[in-house]
Amino acid sequence: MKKNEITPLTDLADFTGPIANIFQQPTTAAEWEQYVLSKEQVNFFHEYGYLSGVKILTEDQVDLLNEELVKLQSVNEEEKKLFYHYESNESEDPSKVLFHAIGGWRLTPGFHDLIWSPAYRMAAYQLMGEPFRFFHDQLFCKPAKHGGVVAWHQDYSYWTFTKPMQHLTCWIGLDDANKENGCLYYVPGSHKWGLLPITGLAGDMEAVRGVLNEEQNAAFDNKFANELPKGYASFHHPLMMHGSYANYSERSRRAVVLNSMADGTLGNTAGYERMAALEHFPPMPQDQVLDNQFFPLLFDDRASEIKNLLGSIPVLRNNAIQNASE
Ligand SMILES: O=C(O)CCC(=O)C(=O)O
Ligand SMILES: [Fe+2]
Repeated sequence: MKKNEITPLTDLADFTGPIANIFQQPTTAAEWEQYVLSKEQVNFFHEYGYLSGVKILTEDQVDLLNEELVKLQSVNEEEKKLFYHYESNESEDPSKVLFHAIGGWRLTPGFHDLIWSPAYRMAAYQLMGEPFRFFHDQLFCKPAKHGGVVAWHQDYSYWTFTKPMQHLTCWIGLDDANKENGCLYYVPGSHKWGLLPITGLAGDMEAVRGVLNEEQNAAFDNKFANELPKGYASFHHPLMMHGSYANYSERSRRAVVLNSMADGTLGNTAGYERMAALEHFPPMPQDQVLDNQFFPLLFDDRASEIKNLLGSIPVLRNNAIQNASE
């Protein structure tokens, strides 16, 4: 046995705050101010269900995460056990590849500390309107030339093992993303369609069309190509219809996704139909508040240094996310 195979693994989930100096943390209201979204941005999210073009990472931070990503894509069996989900190739099309993994934050300092990125935390607070916790991260990587699709879907259709719906997704590019290499697409306003059934994530791009009415299907004519330089993010509502096409280009299209939920979100696993998919997730017992080390509190609006600032910045009203369809 090689030496590194017997070294006990460190589970970075044991650290409920940043462990390296990768993301400088603001200590005053003035330092937080640079990350505040405008009223127009917050209103745009409320109306259309997404907000694009928020800078989260510097070039150096992107490079660091991409170095760590190489390691995460070649983990040994022991390391793999820390992931909640790990598919080197989740694509249902044998001619394509889609790397999809959940839980990378437990393995490397960059992905661990990313969840405390102040730009992420401030924007997410404004769009959720209340203190929130980390739910989980995700990696979606499409190699050049034969990168697979992520079929049209709503995130909350996969998350009904938690309740109520008070979640938020942040998609962060680790490569420049455009139509050629399989950028994400949104259907603006689709967050008002209500919850739809699961129709598959990595097979038929258009499978969801079969459960939509005529008007909803027509809305795809206005789909928005979420082209972004690396290091930039888009946020989307848990009922937002989104997906991404294949990558036939000469460049990879890698991304890390942060999923958060309002503080107080409960487990809802009793009777959940897809329990096998949760085998490696932290336990989420029915009606129990998800507040342990696996769900760290990322933003507390009672923190003294920002309390005053928070009274003067645009924030979506509590429950705006739940009530978008009303
Ligand atoms: O990266 C992709 O293509 C899919 C991302 C996604 O489904 C998400 O951010 O929720
Ligand atoms: Fe998604």
